[in-house]
Amino acid sequence: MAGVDVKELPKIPEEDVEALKAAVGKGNLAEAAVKAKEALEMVDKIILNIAVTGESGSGKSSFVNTIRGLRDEDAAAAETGVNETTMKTTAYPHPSYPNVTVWDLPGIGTETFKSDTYLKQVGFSRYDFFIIISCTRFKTHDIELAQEIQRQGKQFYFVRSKVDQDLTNEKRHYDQAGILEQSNAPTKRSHQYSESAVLEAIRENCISGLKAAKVTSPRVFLVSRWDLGKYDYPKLQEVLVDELPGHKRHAFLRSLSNVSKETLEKKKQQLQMQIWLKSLASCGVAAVPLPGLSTVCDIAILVTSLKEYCRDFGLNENALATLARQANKPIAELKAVIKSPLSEEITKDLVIKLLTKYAAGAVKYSTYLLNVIPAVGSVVSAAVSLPTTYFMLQNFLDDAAADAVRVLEVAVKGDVSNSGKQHENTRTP
Ligand SMILES: Nc1nc2c(ncn2[C@@H]2O[C@H](COP(=O)(O)OP(=O)(O)O)[C@@H](O)[C@H]2O)c(=O)[nH]1
Ligand SMILES: [Mg+2]
Repeated sequence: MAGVDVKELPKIPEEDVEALKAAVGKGNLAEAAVKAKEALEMVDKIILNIAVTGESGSGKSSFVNTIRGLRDEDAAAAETGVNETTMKTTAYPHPSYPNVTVWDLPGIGTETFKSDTYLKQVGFSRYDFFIIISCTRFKTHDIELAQEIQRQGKQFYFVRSKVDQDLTNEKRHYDQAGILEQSNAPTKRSHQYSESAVLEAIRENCISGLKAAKVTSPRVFLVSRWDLGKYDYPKLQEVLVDELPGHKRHAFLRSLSNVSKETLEKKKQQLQMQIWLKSLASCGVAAVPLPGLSTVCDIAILVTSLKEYCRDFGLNENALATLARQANKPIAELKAVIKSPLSEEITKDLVIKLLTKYAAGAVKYSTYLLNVIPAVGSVVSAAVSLPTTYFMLQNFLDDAAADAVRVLEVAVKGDVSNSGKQHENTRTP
């Protein structure tokens, strides 16, 4: 390895070296850079359509808004409310990821409901998967619809909404200490209030209804629009990501709300896999030498990449303001734990500063890289530029992901079972 002891250098994961080798192959670097850029742009072109359906009043439009990170009051939000009935299929693109669209479908459940006709009317073929929402047990038409979706070869997920209301209602039978109020009437309620027992009972009730209607291995996700980080919403996100075909997974994952550490970790892993592609793309035709550095790169690609990391991890003013509102905490409290720059602070100058920081370390890799991937040598400067950009992106990604975890921790701190009254307070009057 021409005098370089790779063990002494900061580690580049084996998979990443393999990914770079695969990207460059035996071809030349300029070609590989073009391919890398195309591969990255492909991700933004992947279209995902999510259908949200269920009875009127079940919480469809609210769910459409929440998964797009919007409040009902926001201009781009779907209309919600007890008297609001959607009669037509409406597309709601995700505000930050316009390739992901959530569709608010007309309410189902009229006397004359026919699942196959309904699916035709709402444009069945468009959707990648269906969310069927109910705020009670699932009814016959929900189940018929699910069976028709399955018959036509697509996935559906049952979501049981408004569980916060169920918990609040149940709690009314207990005193401050969570002890069942004295009553002479016979009751099945346990002596001590238990949130998990109430949730389990709701789940069981839904599942037994679905089983009775011959739905095989039914899964039901319990959610509250007022607290996506609680109950089954994080699990739902995970399952949706896992069950999507590979090429759609990344596009969808990026659009997900950062409600759990698992989601953040998944996002980080996905982005990690693209770092070489981004480094390679930045060595393409638009690459220019940076004064004072032996690095040649396309700064614009790097600026975009860092901004994308910030967007994916919610590290921009807008996302933080939304989170602060949802968590009922001052935005300054969230910002206090952020160590890396926010999206708004990312400029060409900042990127050059960061590259300078990693350039010296990266030089050590050049000989190593030339040996492992000879094609890199076809553009001599790339042997230094690639590891420089790689380490810069890598470190920024690590920092941004760590910031996002800390922000999430602050947002949920003190949020012990705030499923009841506190939600009414966080809601806008
Ligand atoms: N407490 C609570 N209320 C909800 C939840 N989801 C929806 N709602 C309320 O239920 C009402 C009907 O919701 P909407 O989304 O308009 O239902 P749609 O007719 O199915 O689109 C609205 O007042 C919502 O705020 C939830 O998870 N918890
Ligand atoms: Mg609606």
